[in-house]
Amino acid sequence: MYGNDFAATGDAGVPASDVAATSAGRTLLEQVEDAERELRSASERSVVGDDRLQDYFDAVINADQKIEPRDWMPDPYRLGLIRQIAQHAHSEIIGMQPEGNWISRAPSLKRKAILLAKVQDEAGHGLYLYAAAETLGVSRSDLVDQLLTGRQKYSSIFNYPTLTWADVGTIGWLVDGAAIVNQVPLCRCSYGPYARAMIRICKEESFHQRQGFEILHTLAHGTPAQRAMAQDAVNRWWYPSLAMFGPPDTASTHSEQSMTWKIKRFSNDELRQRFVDMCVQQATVLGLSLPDPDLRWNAERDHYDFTQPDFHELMRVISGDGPCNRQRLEHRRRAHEEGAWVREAAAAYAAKRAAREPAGV
Ligand code: FAQ
Repeated sequence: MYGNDFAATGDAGVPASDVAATSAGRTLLEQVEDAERELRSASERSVVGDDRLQDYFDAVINADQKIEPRDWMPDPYRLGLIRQIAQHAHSEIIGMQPEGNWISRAPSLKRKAILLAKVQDEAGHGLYLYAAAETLGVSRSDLVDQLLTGRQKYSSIFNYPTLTWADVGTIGWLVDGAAIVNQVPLCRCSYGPYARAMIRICKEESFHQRQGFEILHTLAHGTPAQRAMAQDAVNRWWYPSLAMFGPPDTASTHSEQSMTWKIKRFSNDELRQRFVDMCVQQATVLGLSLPDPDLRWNAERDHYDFTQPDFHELMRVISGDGPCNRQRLEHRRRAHEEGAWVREAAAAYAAKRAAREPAGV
């Protein structure tokens, strides 16, 4: 899906350079594999650095090597990573709700099984990410508490409702599509545990995007009513998906520092552009249109021109005033309370085992 399903010559007169999911001719999945190779070789090398902690940290970052939990790191680096990884983990967990809403209403047993697997994958992503954040010295229960009390954010996109089955396809195509465009570069993030978690997550997101694309393709080639339902869902999710990449670069508070530390590799606007360029071609294959009358190829820029999302709306949604913010948090709080007995049982079992096993085993 990320370029590898489409000929490099592009479609409908789109130049090869516009197969936007690519960077230097590599598809997104190939970029994940490149990052995985880099990670393995990084673990075999050591950086010759000064003994002084900050100098060593800088040398590791400059050499494109990985900072590991045992390494010294400046506090703002640690706190910035906790902020981003925790928000990412919360997004995966809250992100189960809009699609979970359709598990009992999926149109066939096969669709239900696929959707169940996808939603479970999102839970797994949340868990890898909480585990990565814990390596930075925070506890998972503290992070969960920050989500439930509204002190940490989750992605704006999950505050929009899923009105029809076509929304499930559109979330797969556009939301997972945006997530993966944003996350493939994170496979090369300077913090080892986050980069490693992202490799596996991106491979799984690849399946998610395919299943969404396939649902939409089926609907778009079905009855006129199914086609209209698919188009309506794309119309509603397009701008919120563009907003997922965050505020414009001029208003992004963290980008510059994150890019210096090689946590982020590309700016919000660069990734948003990459996503638009990728989607135009895929929408053509689907036979659906994107709801932007000003979307057109700009040969000078070698990119599509497009209408930006409403960033005031993004800020409103981020600050808690989106269509489903209250419902999403209430649901998560209830699920957390109802799961208390599972946590207690698991803790009691772990304590019992620890008491049985001799120390040091
Ligand atoms: N929603 O200075 P920047 C998924 C906040 S996972 C909410 O540009 P940064 C899988 C930002 O936190 C989707 N808040 O921030 C899935 C900051 O606030 P703070 C999640 C947003 O960190 C698919 C402030 O605005 N992905 O979809 C948003 O440099 C389907 C200023 O912004 C990740 O988390 C937003 N859209 O860049 C699951 C990826 N945008 O913290 C189920 C990792 C910005 O100062 C179904 N994260 N803010 O209070 C990132 O790449 C970055 O954190 C960005 C934001 C790009 C999200």
